[in-house]
Amino acid sequence: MPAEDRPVYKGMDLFYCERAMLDAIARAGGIPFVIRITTAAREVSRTLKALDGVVLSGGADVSPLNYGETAQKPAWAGHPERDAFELAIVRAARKRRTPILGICRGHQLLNVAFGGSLWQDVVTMRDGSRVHRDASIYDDLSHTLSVAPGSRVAKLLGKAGELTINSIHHQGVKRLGRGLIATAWAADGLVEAIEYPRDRFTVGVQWHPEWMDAPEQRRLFRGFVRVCGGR
Ligand SMILES: [Mn+2]
Repeated sequence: MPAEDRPVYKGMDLFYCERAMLDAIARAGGIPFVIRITTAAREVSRTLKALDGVVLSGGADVSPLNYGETAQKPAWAGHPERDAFELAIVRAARKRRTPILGICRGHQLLNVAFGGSLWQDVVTMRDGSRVHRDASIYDDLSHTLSVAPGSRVAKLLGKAGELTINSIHHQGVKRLGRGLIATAWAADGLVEAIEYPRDRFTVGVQWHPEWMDAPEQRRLFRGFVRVCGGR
């Protein structure tokens, strides 16, 4: 979170993680750590050695520069330093077979890490898209999700077919990254989950399971933590 004029930590850069994310990992049996943003290869590799799994959390837009476009609005320019760090983490984690769970921005970042591209703003750029983010109701905005039977995401959720999830994003997957498969979609056809079948665990979800009480969303975190624990 870049330095800004706020009452506490005035003018200071913050590395932050929203509480529900950490709580969700802890409730699923994991021990969450927030890690420092760095692109120093040695630190990335030493950080990963200390971890059983990586969650790429939500936040700023992914910079369009990372998928060969320029930001069509200054507000969509994203956070290139964080992108560079997370792209390095994805490369190193996959090499080590460390499980990766991407959530919202993390899901989009994963797609970009595999060479895919994003809609810079789904509702204005993608024909026939519904609204996927409403600042006034935030995580109360929801839509249906259709989950591919037999997919990793279906196994994690313990459900395939139709369910309801929250929607708090304005970017979205455009061109799928190489080797990734889409395994869940909104009713307007937008990709809402991706996975890389040949990795031990590389999964992205466009929604925020950490802000949902539904049993299938808790299952998703338990499934991730279980794989991290080698089971
Ligand atoms: Mn959505």
